[in-house]
Amino acid sequence: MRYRIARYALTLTMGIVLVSQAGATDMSDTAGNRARPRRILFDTDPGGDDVFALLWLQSLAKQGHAEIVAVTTVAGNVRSQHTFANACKTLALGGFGHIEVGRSVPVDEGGEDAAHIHGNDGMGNLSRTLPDPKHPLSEARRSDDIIIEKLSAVPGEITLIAVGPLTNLAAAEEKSPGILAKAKEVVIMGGAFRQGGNITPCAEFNIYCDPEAAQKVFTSRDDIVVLPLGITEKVTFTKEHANGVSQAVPESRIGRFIVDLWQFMAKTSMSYRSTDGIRGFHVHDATTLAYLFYPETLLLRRAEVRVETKGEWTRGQTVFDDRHGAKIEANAWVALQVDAGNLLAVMVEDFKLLVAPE
Ligand SMILES: [Ca+2]
Repeated sequence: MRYRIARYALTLTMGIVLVSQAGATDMSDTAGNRARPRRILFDTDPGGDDVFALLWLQSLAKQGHAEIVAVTTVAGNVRSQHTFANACKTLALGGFGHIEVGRSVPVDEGGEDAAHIHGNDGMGNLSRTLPDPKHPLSEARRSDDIIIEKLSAVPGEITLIAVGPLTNLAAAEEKSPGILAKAKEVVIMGGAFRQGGNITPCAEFNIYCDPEAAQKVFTSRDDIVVLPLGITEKVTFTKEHANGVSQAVPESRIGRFIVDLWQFMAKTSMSYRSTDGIRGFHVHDATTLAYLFYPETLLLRRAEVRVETKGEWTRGQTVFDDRHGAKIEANAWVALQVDAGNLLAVMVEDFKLLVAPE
C-alpha cells in the first residue's frame, strides 16, 4: 500500500514539473504513455566544455527529456567565484536562469587551474558579454548541502552528473555518509586509463585536482559511471559543428555565443596541441549526457577503479586491473569506446533545438 501511495505522489510531482517547463514537448510515446524526464543534478566547474555540456542539458530539458534539479559548482578549471558566475550565466543564456546554483565547498584555491585553456574567466573571456547573475555568490547555498538535500528528498530518483573535481561530492558523503548511494546514478567525467593524462603525464585534470575526493566517491557505491579521457579526447567539436548551430538560427544569441566560445577554445586547444592537429576542442564533459540520453554512442565495461593518492609522479592517476584474477570489488562502469561522429551529430541537432525560437 505504501508503495502505491509513493508512486502516486511521484506521478503528481512529475505532472507539476511538466507544466512548469517552458517549451517542454509532448513526451507521449506511441502507446500514449507519458515518459518521465530524467532528473539531473549537475556538478560542474565551467570551463568551456562544461558550458557546452550545460547548454546541451538545457536543450534536453527544453525538449522534456530532462529536469534540471539544481546545478552545483566547484573550484576547478578556474576559481570558485568564476565557476559559480559562469554556471549562472550559462543557465540564464539558455532560458533556465531560475535553476538554483550552489557555491563550491571551501578549497585551497592556490594551486593549479586550467585558465590557460579556458580563459581567465573560464569562459573564453566572454563572461563579460553576459548579464551578471541575479543572485550573488554570497547568497548561494553550499553545493554539498544542496546535494544532500536533493538526494535525500527522493532517494533513487536523481542522477548526479559530476564534470569537475569531485570535491563537492566527497564533502557531501563526508557530511552525510551514504548520501551518494541515494542517487539513481553517479556519472562522472574523469580519469585516464591505459594512456597519458592531460594535467600530468599520468593524471586527468578532474581527478588530479582532488584525488582523495575521487577515491571517496569511488568507494561510495559499486556502479560509478566513468567517461575517461580516452573517450572524451575522441570527441572534437569543430568549426563545422559550431557553424551548423549558428546558421540554423543566425539571429540567435546562443548560437553566436557557441561560435565565439568555440573559437577561443579551439585556439587554446591548438596551441596546447591536444587535438591531433584538428581545429576544434574536446567537449569532454558533454560525454556524460551522451551516456544518459544517447547510450548507443558508447560501450562500457565493468572495472575495479582505484585512484593513486600518494605517488610523487603519479598522484591522481586512475587504475584498473586487466589481469584475469577474480574481482570481487568492481565499483564502476568505464566507457572504452565511443561513436564520436554520431555523438557530435546528436549534440549539434539538440543545440539547434535550443537556439530555435519558442
Ligand atoms: Ca569540467
